[in-house]
Amino acid sequence: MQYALLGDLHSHYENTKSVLYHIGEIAPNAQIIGLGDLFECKIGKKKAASLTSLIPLKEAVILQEKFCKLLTFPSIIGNQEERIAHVTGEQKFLQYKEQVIIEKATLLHGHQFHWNEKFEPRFPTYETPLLFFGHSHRAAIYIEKIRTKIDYNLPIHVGNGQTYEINVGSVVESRDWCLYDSEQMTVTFFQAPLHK
Ligand SMILES: [Mn+2]
Repeated sequence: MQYALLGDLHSHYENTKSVLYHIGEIAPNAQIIGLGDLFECKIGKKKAASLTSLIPLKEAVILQEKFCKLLTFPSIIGNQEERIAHVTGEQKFLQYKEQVIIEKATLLHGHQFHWNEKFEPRFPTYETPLLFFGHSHRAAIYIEKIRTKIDYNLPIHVGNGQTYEINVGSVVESRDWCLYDSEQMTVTFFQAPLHK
């Protein structure tokens, strides 16, 4: 089965539309799953922590109807959704799961583990050989926890018993997405062209 994984959309309509269009061209039968930070919270971390009353949704989130209509796929929760729920009290932003396990792979948003001062992740151990995540907006693949250069459009074989952590990059900054083929056991990074 094929999975198209995208994360860190941050309410960016044009880029999300472009990535979904590209997925439709490259892997029309893939199951699409979001890796969190679908929405952009306009309230920063510090301000959110010191709030004494709830903020109206309009002031707290970039929320366009045309963007919401693109969100027809399941997603896991990101730090943006958690903060939006915290500052607005809107529980619907907490509807997403913290983690999803698909064939040989765990999916989550990277805010669930520790990041160092260089914004590099320190991975806990997972039960699956593959981990797909977002958060830092930097597409990357780690083989046995060592960061390795990526090439776009070239399938990487991930079925050889090693562990792989895969940062799918971001939609908002670079229209990144990742194709995981669980039969071929390959992962391919893509960058969608802008589709108007
Ligand atoms: Mn994030």
